Parts: sequence; structure tokens; C-alpha cells
Amino acid sequence: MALRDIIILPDKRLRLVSKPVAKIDAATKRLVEDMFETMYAAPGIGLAAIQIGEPQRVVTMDLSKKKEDEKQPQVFINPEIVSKSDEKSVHEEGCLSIPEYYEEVERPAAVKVRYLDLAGKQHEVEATGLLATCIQHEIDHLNGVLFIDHLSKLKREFVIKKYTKQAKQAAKDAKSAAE
Ligand code: GNR
Ligand code: NI
Repeated sequence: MALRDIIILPDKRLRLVSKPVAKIDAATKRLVEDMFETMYAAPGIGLAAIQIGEPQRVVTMDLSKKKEDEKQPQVFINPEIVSKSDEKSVHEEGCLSIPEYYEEVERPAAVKVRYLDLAGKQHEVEATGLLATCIQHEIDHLNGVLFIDHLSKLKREFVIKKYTKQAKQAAKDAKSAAE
């Protein structure tokens, strides 16, 4: 297993549309292991493969409440939303690729999701609550969409500007430290 770097806004790779997994093999299993290690270390409750720079339709998740509690690792390969409720709900979201920024997002309250597990078996789950929020957030990542895209243009542009400035400053600092 390997801890991987999480890519941060404004990294352009976050806008890629990830490719479906054609064949679940040893490399897929290694990718999933790296994703769990990286997600638990962050810590985060979900991770899309593109957040560690792999444009594949793979999602890991663990919605268990506390550190002491039993782990509940879940893997979603090639997840698809097959239906959405008309009813909406609002949940505060954050993203490991937009660290320390949190905002309320409105999304369908319930979604039916079809996906494959690591054995290649197909499942369908009716997601509500935090699972509904999180799986929609992750499937967005697979399509190059970030939670800030659901906010007003003003908020979104403010956030992008802030992280772009931070990235430029970090590059400058790294350069002067090397001199
Ligand atoms: O750790 C995470 N928490 C979270 C909280 C509310 C809604 C979505 C999330 S997902 C996020 C990790 C992440 O960035 N996944 O892509
Ligand atoms: Ni995210």
C-alpha cells in the first residue's frame, strides 16, 4: 500500500472525465488499497481516484462515525446514478481537493446507484442521507465536477481565485527555498 498525494484546486486534472474500469484486475486492487490508505490518512469519508491523479471511475468511501467504531470500507467501481428523487436536501460539504473550505450544497435527497464491487459483481443501492450526498459528490469528481460548481458563480470564482493565489505563492516559496 502507498500513501498518495491528493491533488488540489486549481490542478486541471480535477476537470478530467474519468474512464470506466474495463477489467477489474490486480492493478485495480492496488489502486483501491492506495485510495483507502490516502483517504483514511487525510482523513476523509470519500475519495475519487482522480484525486490521486488516476482518471478511472473508482470511488472509496467510509461513512463510519467515529475512529473507535468498526471501519465500514465501501468501493464503487463504474458507479452510475440510475434515478434521483425530486425531493432535495441541503448538506454541508467539504472536499480534500479544496482543503478547509466548507459550504452547503443542495442535491437530490435520494439517488439509486448502480456499481460494481471489487469482485466485479453488480449492485444497486438506494442512497439517502450522508451516503446520497457523498456518492453524488464522488460521481461528480468522476465527471470533472467539483462541489463548488453547485454554488453561485461569485462564490465559485472567489474560491478558485483563492486557491490559485495559494498555489502561486507555494511555487514561489519552493523556488526561493531551493536557491
Ligand atoms: O471527506 C469528505 N467529506 C465530505 C463531507 C460532506 C460531503 C462530501 C464529502 S467528501 C469529502 C472527501 C472528498 O473530497 N471526496 O471527494
Ligand atoms: Ni471531493
